[in-house]
Amino acid sequence: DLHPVRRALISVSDKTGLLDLGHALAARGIELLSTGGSAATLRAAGLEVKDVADVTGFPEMMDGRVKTLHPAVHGGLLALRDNADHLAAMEAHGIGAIDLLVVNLYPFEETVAKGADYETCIENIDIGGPAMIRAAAKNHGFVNVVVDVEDYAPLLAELEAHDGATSLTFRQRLAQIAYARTGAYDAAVSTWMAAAIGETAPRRRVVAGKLAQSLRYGENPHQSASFYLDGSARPGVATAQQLQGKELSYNNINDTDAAFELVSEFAPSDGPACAIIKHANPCGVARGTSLKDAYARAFDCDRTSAFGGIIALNSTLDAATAEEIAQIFTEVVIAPGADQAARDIFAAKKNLRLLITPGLANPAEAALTWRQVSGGYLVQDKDNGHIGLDDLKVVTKRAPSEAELADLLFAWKVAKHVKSNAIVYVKDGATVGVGAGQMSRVDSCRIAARKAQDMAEALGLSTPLTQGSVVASDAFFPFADGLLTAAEAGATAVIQPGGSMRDAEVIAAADEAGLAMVFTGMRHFRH
Ligand code: 93A
Repeated sequence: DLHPVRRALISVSDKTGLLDLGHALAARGIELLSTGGSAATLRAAGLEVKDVADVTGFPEMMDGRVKTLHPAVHGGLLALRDNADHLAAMEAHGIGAIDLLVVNLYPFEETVAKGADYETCIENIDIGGPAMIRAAAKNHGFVNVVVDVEDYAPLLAELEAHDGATSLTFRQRLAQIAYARTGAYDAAVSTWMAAAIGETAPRRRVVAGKLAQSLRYGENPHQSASFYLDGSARPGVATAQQLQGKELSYNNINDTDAAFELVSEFAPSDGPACAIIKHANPCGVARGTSLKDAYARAFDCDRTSAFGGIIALNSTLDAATAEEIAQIFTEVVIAPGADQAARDIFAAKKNLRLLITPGLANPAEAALTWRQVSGGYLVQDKDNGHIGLDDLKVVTKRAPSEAELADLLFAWKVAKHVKSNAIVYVKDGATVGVGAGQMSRVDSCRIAARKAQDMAEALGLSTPLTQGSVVASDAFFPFADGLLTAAEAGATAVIQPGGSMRDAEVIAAADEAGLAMVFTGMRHFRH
């Protein structure tokens, strides 16, 4: 099943590596056909190239919309080389076989990412490219199709290994990648179009991805797993640069994402902030007078859980903070920068993974989230909801003090990133108790308070850190019991969405306990 490559058609928008490829193919005696811009580039480098227009007998026309859409091209790609009828048709119509297709498509995704207008996006939908790619991929019994610049080197290695031919398995692998590319391309067009025409529930949707990493295993060692990029340039774990440490695992990636999304809620202009994550839930989040202080305060929320955690920082990692972090075992640190002294300190910690992002994520950005269920997907807008001071409605006799208000908003931001039922106690810009993922809200209130009590004992404090704290609840209190648990733990103010049938009862209980309470009118379930 080795098949020699004698004739190649090259049509690429991204000219990266084009000349090296052209030279290498020409050196093998492979005849080159090419479209306008690609041909000009190859020719300028002294390569002999035949214009596709000469092969089709038609000029490229309609602003390039029609250049390769012709039987002389598609017949050359699709003809079965071992079929007498196909060979006769080629002969009768003067069609030459094409054994290698190198195409990369009009940069539709990049054009959308740049925020181009509707017409420009439409003009960047490639038609002839995908048509050729799909044809060549179908005929992989004989034809090679390369759609990624990163496959140029493997192609040349394959040709070298087989004296100018390629194997069927090689061509099959290329074909599989080719169909993923055309699929992803049309997925990008369709996704863009849904947004462009304001269609929130299009009748059909597609997802696409590009392999970033084959993972050693999934959530558990008996599960295989891989990590795919969706093509967006969003700062985060997918686009971060890993400076050191072992490969990220499935759970690392999931937790690092949770950590970074959370810390990105805190603008660096409001001061340094740190989030420590375990099992996708925060076990400590804090602002500080310095980054080191923010880390130390986050750590003090739950020192036990922080061990082996994932740390996200909202500003450049400095030496003092790195030194502090290096005191215990941490899986991953992600930050929008790390200065040289900090990098030097971490360099001694071989297992610690350090990820650097090009800035913070934008928590207000519109995006979609996907969740797989058996037989389908749930698609929704990303929770980019934001609450400001003006959105709060004071519902108790006592209004929160200014200090309480600042902590309430802080607690609310954290609660958004805690699995429901979420309860977050905060004091002076640091979490002091987090209750996550319980099936009843009152249990989350109790667990968070008990953890704070445990920490107080560990730190040798006479009163638990929840004393004089504020508390956030990601959804309304259905009964007064959770709120009363928080009051017992020493909370003085409450933030919650409101909207329960028993709001009046809950407000009365808050007044009775001397609590100040505000309603947000917005819920932050996270499951
Ligand atoms: O406008 S098209 O959809 N019509 C075509 O017939 C066609 N054939 C190739 N775009 C077409 N292409 C694309 O042109 C290729 O996919 C490639 O991205 C680009 C290369 O053009 P040039 O060689 O002129 O730079």
